[in-house]
Amino acid sequence: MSEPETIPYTLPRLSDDESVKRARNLAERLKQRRTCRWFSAEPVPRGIIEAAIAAAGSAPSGANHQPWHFAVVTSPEKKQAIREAAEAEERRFYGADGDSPKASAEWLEALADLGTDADKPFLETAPYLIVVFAQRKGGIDEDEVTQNYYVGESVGIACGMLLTTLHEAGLATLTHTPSPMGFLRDVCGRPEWEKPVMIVVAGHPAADATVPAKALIKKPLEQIASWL
Ligand code: IYR
Repeated sequence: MSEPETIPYTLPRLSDDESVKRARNLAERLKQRRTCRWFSAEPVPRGIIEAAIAAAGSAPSGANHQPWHFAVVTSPEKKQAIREAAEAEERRFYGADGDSPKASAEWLEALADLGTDADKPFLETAPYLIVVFAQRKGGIDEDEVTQNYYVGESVGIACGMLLTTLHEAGLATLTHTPSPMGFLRDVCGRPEWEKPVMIVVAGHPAADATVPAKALIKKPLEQIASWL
């Protein structure tokens, strides 16, 4: 096999102090991010969404196959269709349709402090629903059909970078995962080899938006990290 072509790689070299300061600053800003369930209908510049998707699209991925697609939904009709299908699934999940809930008692108990229920008005109120799809196959070129690798990991990292950029731009976000969510493939006109992963809801928070106090409690560094 011939040697792959390479190009030089450098980064601007920061002083150690500057480096630590920047890391702490970003950590502080990211700690302000909350999962918001109450959105304003106020429009948001499309440029933010484009930049956030470009950031997500720069994520590392298995074999650099970039196994993701971001379907940006703004049409009121499509948003309504997504809300209706998602709420139908959520009613089954929470048992709000009179049948016994699909969710276990333990799961419902775990969600109690978050105050979630089957109503998902944000799916129609928020200006943008970014539906994230994972591509089980497909290479860099659009018509290429190849095996993809570490798809879940790659798409998860891309979603993190999407959320980070939207937050940095001052938008509220929500990761929403109705289950099952195959209907998103139909609404967004995506092929059967793509798997919907989550809806990233983005917009400004409603003027009276609140977040559950419990969600502010984060595990301390000593608990989430070990130094060996
Ligand atoms: N999809 C449901 C339930 C739900 C599940 C988990 I895990 C959450 O962290 C939050 C909600 C809903 O959106 O209500």
